[in-house]
Amino acid sequence: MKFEISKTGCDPASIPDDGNRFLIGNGYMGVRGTLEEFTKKELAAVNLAGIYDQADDGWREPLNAPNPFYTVVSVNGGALRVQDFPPAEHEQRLDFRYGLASRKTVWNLAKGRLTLRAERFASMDNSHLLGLKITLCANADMRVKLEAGIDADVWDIHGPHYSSVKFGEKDGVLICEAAVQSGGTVAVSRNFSLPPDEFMRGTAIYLPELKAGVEFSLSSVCAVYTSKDLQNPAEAAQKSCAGSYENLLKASKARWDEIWDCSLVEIEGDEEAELAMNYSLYHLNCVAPRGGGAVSIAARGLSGQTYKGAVFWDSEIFMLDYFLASQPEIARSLLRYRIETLPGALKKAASYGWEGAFYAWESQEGGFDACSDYNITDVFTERPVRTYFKDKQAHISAAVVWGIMRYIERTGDLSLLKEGGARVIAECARFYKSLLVMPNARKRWEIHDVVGPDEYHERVNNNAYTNRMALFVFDALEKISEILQEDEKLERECGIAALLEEIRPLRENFYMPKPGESGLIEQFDGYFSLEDASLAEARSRLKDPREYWGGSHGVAGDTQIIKQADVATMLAMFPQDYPEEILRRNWEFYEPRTEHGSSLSACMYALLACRFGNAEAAYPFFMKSACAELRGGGKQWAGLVYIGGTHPAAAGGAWKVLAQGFAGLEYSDGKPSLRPCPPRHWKRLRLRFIHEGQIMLADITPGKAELKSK
Ligand code: IFM
Repeated sequence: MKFEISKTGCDPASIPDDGNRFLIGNGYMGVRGTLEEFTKKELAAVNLAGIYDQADDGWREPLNAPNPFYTVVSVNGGALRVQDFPPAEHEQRLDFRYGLASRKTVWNLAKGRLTLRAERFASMDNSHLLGLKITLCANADMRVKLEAGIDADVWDIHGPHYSSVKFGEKDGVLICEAAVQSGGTVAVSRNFSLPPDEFMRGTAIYLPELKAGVEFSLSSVCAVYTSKDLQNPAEAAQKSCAGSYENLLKASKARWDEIWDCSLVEIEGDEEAELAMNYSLYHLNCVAPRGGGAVSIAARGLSGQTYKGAVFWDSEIFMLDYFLASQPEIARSLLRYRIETLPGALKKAASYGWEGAFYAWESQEGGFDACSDYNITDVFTERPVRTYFKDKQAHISAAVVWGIMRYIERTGDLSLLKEGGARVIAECARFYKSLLVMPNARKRWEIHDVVGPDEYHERVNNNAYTNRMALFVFDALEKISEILQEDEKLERECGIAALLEEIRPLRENFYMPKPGESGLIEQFDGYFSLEDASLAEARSRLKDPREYWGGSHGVAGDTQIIKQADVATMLAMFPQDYPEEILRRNWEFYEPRTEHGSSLSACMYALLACRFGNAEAAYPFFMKSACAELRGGGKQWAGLVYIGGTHPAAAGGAWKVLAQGFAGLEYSDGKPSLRPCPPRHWKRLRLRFIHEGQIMLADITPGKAELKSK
């Protein structure tokens, strides 16, 4: 089985995508797959999870820590940076079984050839630690200079976030302490396997005389702590980087072995899909919180400050299922994050005059909604464009309820309900109840003025997805009321019985858009009357490739072109609502009208195609999701706003397609079963997942599907 990706040559245009492809991470931090000599110009970043700062009136965004991998080699005063001094050979690799990224670069110099090798990893065993090993070897004797420091001039989108930076050195360890504008500190240390020739201005300097063919190696163990972790991060950073690189790597590998034990996917007959799927799981594990806290995953993982490092519905609807099936404690952390951020959701609902809990569309610490009223910048006028993501994507609260219900169903662990989950569900139900309106002409309850998953059409009425999710929340309230029958106190505290009394008659008369004669479900009221322009036609109307398609001025706004799976997402999530024929007809209608302008789109079309038994139609969309990083080239801009980075939701979505679609893994009364629908060219699919604490193996070959414990 192949667990490696690689690339040769250095092309400046691919630096942003390579930074994502070769990323290493451990849930606490992500280190972009840039080279040791790279700086903020090449988007080098050590991105930290869950710690934010707002500089002046810029967007509040997560912090990038000073970069302890910063290392430059020079010969005769000339710095060997690939960007300034093109190498004769260059390759980058990632062994994603163990999260070990490496590079080999060869420069032709006047005195001979110099080869620089480096390998790096983020410890899966101790999430504060990183390891880096640099090896130099020349084919002729030469004196080199190696400067190994901590680069505190970090890449920021809306920075600077540090008001001051202090460098020091204690017992041979380099320490950098950066004071965050809004308070607190980030401390980074770097310890070396060899004492340097000297320390100079926060940099360790080595002046080895290389002998032809003899390697010079230097390894570093680096630590990152913040004042969110403990009181004295600098001391913790200094003390914790004392161990050896080799031991750290060994312990980290052992943790990766445990992860693969319950996650590995084997696909005979399709090496490309097998590699892409496992590589997607690698990325999910790089960003998964492992400390048992109340933490979720940002939409761009730990690849930078894009999307303000905020948590979206991506976590519950796209990523959660993989964690539930492999490491339920991580799924629990994601949901505890929503429980802890309930106060923010209550406040947000109240600020719009709604009842209950309206979760942040772009959630940061404490449930703060980082989504700005003007989330796009117009390419022509450079003026901010009013968007309604924050105010109107009401489906976000239902995603939270979906996640909690899924957790309970899969794990049978009700403690989450008692620890605040029941309250969240009740408050979300209260929110949807307060959204209901009864228009004079129609004697039924409806939901108006929302934005569905398709963000290009704003402020629409009766978005089918949103209405279906509201129904789901009302039904979830019924279910938890049954579950909590024994726990009268909790039942009373959440006011569930009284709330149900109010909701039941409304639910009876709630409008859910249904398939018309053609079998099609209208995405929202009036959607079918919009211009039926083709995607090519809409695209030809763009005057700038970075132009925003949505809103009142975008090329999609007055047409049936949609940004991402919307009705398709609803049908993929609730396939039992309709016969397969309806699922198929809606797929065939909506897919050609979908721009797939979000990386969340393809997996839902793939899953839906499996739901009506067409794995061949699903396959290219599955591959698109699973290869989001490998193929790169995803959207980098929304208007003038940079949106590049990794795509954990696409990775999680690919796993959903594989498990729930191709393997057809479903649960009835808590028991797993298989209803496989694999692509024709797959000879065998073996999928691992956790059930009742045991690792299970789904083994699917043509005409045969077996479920056994591993
Ligand atoms: O959550 C998504 C949204 O659906 C489309 N824009 C990007 C967000 C983050 O991935």
